[in-house]
Amino acid sequence: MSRSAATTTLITVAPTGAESAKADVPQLPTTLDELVETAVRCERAGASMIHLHIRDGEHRPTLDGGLLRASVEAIRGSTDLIVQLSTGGSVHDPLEQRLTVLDAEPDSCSLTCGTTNFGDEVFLNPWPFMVELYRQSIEREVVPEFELFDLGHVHALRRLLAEEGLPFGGRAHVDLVTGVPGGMPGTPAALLAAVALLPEEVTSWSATGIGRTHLPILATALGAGGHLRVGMEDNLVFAKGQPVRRNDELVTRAADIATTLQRPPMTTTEARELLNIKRRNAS
Ligand code: KMH
Ligand code: ZN
Repeated sequence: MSRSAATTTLITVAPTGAESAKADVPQLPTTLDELVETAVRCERAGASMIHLHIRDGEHRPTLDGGLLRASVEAIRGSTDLIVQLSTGGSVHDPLEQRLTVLDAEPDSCSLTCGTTNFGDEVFLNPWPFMVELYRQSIEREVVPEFELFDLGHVHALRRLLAEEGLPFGGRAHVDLVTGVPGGMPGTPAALLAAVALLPEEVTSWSATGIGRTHLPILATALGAGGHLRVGMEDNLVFAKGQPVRRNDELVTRAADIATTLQRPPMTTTEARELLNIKRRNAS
């Protein structure tokens, strides 16, 4: 299957991330109730996928298997969003534990195609880890989203697809993450260079701009036929002097801009078809 021109927009919301502290950002959704409420609001606003990091009782990032499973089930029980679990976790999570995320049976999982400097830290994704995670995602029928933070990651994805074949479901969806200090910059030129180098197996791509790069990247992605990821994982400022109060504000703005550009938000059903997501029953 090849990439066809997008007439609608897949909007992914990344509501929490692993980097911001609840003490600094009290409006960050960190409890299960807050996550479910966020998911419901964001679906209503036009999101069709949620990229999920979870927190423990003290609002610290965790990869606890029971909490992950409970979060997947709760969001599945309240929305039709595609539930994508982060396998990136926080920069402090061990690789072995990051592989256990798939035990929670998400619809999708992130799969970052290389190591990157991440501010003052290192986000580790060695080749053998990528391959192992990819093989497990195929075995468990989970659709990966390839997260590419740098041009080198685009090349690593090419190698992964050439050596290991297509993902479960036969589609290859990418998110180009720009503007991380240490990765490719959040500029139209960098984004378009990465898009130009995507392997032909890639059937759809979205883009993320961290911090103040989120709007130029959003506009560039829409203009170039890409999809969008927004949310408080990536950006905490709605406009100058105006913090983001809720994730759905970002989804609503993205949906409005996409609609103005004649690329209205996809329904969850359309997004499931685009990524060929396996139907799993809500419990
Ligand atoms: N929190 C970052 C270290 C992912 O979710 O897969 C990694 C990250 C990517 O957010
Ligand atoms: Zn993430």
